[in-house]
Amino acid sequence: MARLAFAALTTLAIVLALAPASALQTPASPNGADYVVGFHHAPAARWAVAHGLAEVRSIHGAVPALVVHASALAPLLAAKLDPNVAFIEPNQRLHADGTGWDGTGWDGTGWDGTGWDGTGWDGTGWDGTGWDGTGWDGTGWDGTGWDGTGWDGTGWDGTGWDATGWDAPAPDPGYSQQWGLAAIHAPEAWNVTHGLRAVTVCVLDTGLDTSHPDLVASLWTNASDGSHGFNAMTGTHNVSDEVGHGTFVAGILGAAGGNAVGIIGVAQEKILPVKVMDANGGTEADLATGIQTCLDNGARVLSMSLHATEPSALLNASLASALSAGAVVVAAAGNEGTSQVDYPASYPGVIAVGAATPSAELAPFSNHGSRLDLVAPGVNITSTVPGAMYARTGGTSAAAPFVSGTAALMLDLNPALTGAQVASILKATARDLGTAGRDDTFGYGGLDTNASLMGAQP
Ligand SMILES: [Ca+2]
Repeated sequence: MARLAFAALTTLAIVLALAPASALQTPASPNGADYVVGFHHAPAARWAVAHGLAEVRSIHGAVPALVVHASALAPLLAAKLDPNVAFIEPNQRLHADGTGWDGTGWDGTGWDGTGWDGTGWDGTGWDGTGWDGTGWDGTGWDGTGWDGTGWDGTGWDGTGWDATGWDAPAPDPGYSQQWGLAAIHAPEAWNVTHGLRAVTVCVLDTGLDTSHPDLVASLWTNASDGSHGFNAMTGTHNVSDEVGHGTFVAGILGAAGGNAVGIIGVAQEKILPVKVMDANGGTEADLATGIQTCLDNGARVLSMSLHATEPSALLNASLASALSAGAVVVAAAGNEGTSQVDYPASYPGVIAVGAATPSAELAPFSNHGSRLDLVAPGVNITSTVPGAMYARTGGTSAAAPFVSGTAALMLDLNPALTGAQVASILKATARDLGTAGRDDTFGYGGLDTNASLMGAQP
């Protein structure tokens, strides 16, 4: 059910660069299909036309590449013989990794952030026995609301915060709905830093509602024109989020805390929304362009709650470029419930995040397996949605931004850390779950934001 809105799309399971010519398939439709052609060096002008192909657009990415439209296979086979061509592959589709994103699965639509009453909990998944079994004893959560006794009473007094909005009698009203923050020990981490809006985190997704009252303070702003993001599909600054998925992911990561509105994000940093999907999904060319755009604008964390159908030469180059630039790259493991982590989460060096329940079990829908790195809260997650609203849903899409936000806090505390060091600390400081040591159900374990921040100290 997770990706119905995105699933009924063409996927051509061939990678021309890897397949022998005899194994090539014909384009899927009589009208042809779009392919990505990657080059060793920038191609000559009108390269596509000269090869009997229609140029759709060039890709601003890690390698010179074009999107071309082929109405027959023969020109592609001929083009492959050009020694400047590095690979030809289908311009495959992207899919978002939330559950319920077909427009019918929202739990709690209509919440405007003022009427939190705690009745939305089901009261069954909250047995308090999970996570580390000690700090997570459930006594602070009585099902009727947050009683405040779980706080340490010192770090939460405004001195570590903005000194105005954070010492209010009650924290942001939606906090009582955010079980995941206590699970990852975010409040303890916030005693050290809640983020100083020093780190740019790129959210590669369906866009973002830039007028959402709980996100406006957290947005990256383009110094040259005041815009707040990029649309990698259209080459514009329009990041309007008709799906809601990107707005939801961004709120988990970085909704404004201490503003007495709605919820609290893991990190108070700068969110750079880069739109790579719309209601019809996106393509690998959009994602490659988006990744490059993140790097061009100084993002140190890239958060991807999405997946492609299969590995891609174009995206491999993009991901390698991001990692070598020192970025922390985080991706959702995927929601097929299989032992195969989706791509690009499965790419080496990318932090693959699965979804856990409040009782620290792997969510049934969460992918897992040998490439899983961490799990984070991914069930009954409350966050922002377009129109100044909030909703609750889940998915590995929801889990990944908990990790992205934690990475941002680590880099805020210690900007000298490399992306690889951040990834290493995140894994080393995770709370072991399941079989002792790393396992294929939980990876290195449950995200522990506080422990990761301790490990990141200069
Ligand atoms: Ca808030």
